[in-house]
Order: sequence, then C-alpha cells, then structure tokens
Amino acid sequence: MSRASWKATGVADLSGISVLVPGKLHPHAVERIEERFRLVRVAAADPVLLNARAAKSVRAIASFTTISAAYIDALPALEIIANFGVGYDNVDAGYAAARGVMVTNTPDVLSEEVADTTIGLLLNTLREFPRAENWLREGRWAGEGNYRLTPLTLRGRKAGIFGMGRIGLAIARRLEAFGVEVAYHNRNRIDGDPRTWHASLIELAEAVDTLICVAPGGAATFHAVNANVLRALGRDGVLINVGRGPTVDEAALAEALSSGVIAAAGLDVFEDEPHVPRALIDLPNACLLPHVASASVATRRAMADLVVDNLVSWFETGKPLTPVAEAAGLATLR
Ligand code: NAP
Ligand code: 8YV
Repeated sequence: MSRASWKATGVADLSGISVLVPGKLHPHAVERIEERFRLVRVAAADPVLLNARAAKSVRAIASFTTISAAYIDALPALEIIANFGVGYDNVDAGYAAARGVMVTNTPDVLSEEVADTTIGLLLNTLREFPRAENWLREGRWAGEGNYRLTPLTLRGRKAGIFGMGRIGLAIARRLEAFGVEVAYHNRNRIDGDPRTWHASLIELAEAVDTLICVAPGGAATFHAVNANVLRALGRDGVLINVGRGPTVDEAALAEALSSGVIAAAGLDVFEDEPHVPRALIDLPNACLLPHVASASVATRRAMADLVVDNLVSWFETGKPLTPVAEAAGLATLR
C-alpha cells in the first residue's frame, strides 16, 4: 500500500520501517510483516550476511533464531527484537536491554497447548501408548496377544513442577484434575499459592516421584537436572522435560535411565536440537518428541500474530504488548 493509501485508511503508515527476518519464520508472521513494514530477509543471523545499507536501516528483528550481542551491535538503528516463542534463551536479552533495545516474546497464547502436550507426554511415558499402538500396527496383538501391562501408572503419583510459571500452573491444574498432588520449585515462592514450595530443586526431587521441568533455559538453569537430582527422584522416578534441553544433563539422564536410577523419561526438548543422542533413542524407557509442545496450526498462528502485534504496537504507540523481564524497564514511551 502506498503512503497516500495508508493515510486514507486512517492506519499509521509503517511501510518505511525495515524489519529484518533472519532465517526461517512462521509464514503468517512474514506475510503480516510484509503487509505493514519493509521486509528484509537474510538466510541467518550472521553479521557477515548484512549489507551496510540494510544494516544501518534495520529498526526491528522478528525471528526465533539466536540473536547474539555481536548481531545487535551490527544493527545500529535496532529498536526491538520480537522473538517467536515464549522462551527467549536464544536472545541476548540482557545485552539488548543494556543497549536500549526492546525484546518481546509470545507468552500465554501457547500455555494451554503446551500443558496439554505435557500431559500427553507424561501418559505416553507412563502407560507406553506409542509402543502399544506399534504393537497393534505390527500385527502383534493378533499374532502374539495383548500388549504387556505397564509397570508404571499415573495413579498414586506425586508430581513436582520445576518452573511453576504460566505453563507450569496450567500443567498443575490438569494434574490436580487427574487427582495428582503437585508441589513446585521456583526461585521465589508464589504468594497465596496453596501448593508446597521447595527452596531447591533437589529438595523437590526428593519429595516427589514425577519431576516436570518447564523452567526457562539459559545459564541459570544449565544442567540443573543432574545426576544428583535424578538420584533424589529415585527408582520409580519419572522425568518430563518440556522446558529447554540444556536444563537437563542428557548424558547423566541416559545413564540414569539405563542403570535403573530412575524409571522413565519423556522429553520434548534436547540439548542439541534436532540431534538426539543415540543413547536416548535406544532406550525403551525414554519417550521422545521432536519439540512439538506448541506445534498446532492454531497455536503457532497465534504466536505469529503476537510477534507482529508487538512490532505494530511498538512502532504505533512506543509500547510493546509482551516485553521480556530484562527489557520491561524500556517499555515506556520512546
Ligand atoms: P514463565 O511464566 O516465565 O515461568 C517460568 C517459571 O520458572 C517462573 O515461575 C520462574 O519463577 C521459574 N524460574 C525461572 N528461572 C528459574 C531458575 N533459575 N530456577 C528455578 N525456577 C526458575 O514462563 P512460561 O511461559 O511458563 O514458559 C516456561 C518455559 O517453557 C519457557 O521459557 C520455554 O523455555 C519453555 N517452553 C517450551 C515449549 C516447547 O515447545 N517445549 C513451549 C513453550 C515454552 P521464579 O522467577 O520465581 O524463579
Ligand atoms: C516453539 C517454544 O517450539 O515458545 C517456546 O519457547 O519452545 C516453542 O513454542 C519455539 O518457539 C520454536 O518455534
């Protein structure tokens, strides 16, 4: 649309603002950016791929790739990074905020979907439904008889949530509806929450037999779920990880699963995605998903909309809709 046509609609003309999309992005987000802004695309978030003119004019990034301090420094006019995903450990948000660059993410619109997936993954891990279905498909039900009775069940379990935030609470509500008691560990106790809070992850692991990790990634949680935590979880213990892969020490987990230190694990996220260690793939007591917790058409579209709505709000009003904690102080009128 031309400047004159935007004026006629009464909608702010943002078509002169360059928005950089490094790497892949949800097609609905790309379409909407192209409609309102000047879209600049590069194959990856690597300063080497930026031509000098584009680098000077870019005022926004929309992406779900790694955005490093060096990349931020390569874009002198950058004002905002709109991350596709509620987790933003891929963005150097502390550095961005220190340089006055806003960072936004996509909270809430995916919480219920991710919580649904977590319950599905937990039940698959305990009750072996994917393996039971394969048994049927391979003709073994007719040929050999019933699938085995599963040694593990959700009945009588005590769950612990590591990262009781928006998604953690949605998981807790579901588990409680299933009759499962829930405790949690965050750095801070949640005011007014009736559930038992444990001051450390190891204390939580000692108190429960089902540990659900939905904490953010990054340095503060790197390998937080280690051999000691798994030992504390115990022989009937089950670990579910829908947070970030590097929060769990994968080598320690593979060892704990193969030696019976814990009973089973369900994982949606991995340390080096999309590479999953053979040690985990070969284990019958590991239930593995390819990072699909939010991956429905409807939820991913809602995330794409929130990415673009943040950009529009920032350039129309000077305020983002969903700033991340590190950048919240910048969320005032420019
Ligand atoms: P959130 O509302 O910010 O909740 C995160 C919770 O983790 C907070 O309650 C926080 O409480 C706690 N926490 C943060 N750092 C911690 C630490 N170092 N030690 C202990 N607790 C800590 O975030 P959310 O919307 O629920 O999302 C959570 C995470 O889920 C995302 O960051 C992302 O990594 C992951 N995720 C994965 C998928 C997937 O596809 N598998 C999809 C969506 C999200 P305190 O501040 O009190 O510690
Ligand atoms: C997406 C996620 O898979 O929101 C997050 O933090 O991990 C997921 O919803 C991710 O954004 C990659 O598309």
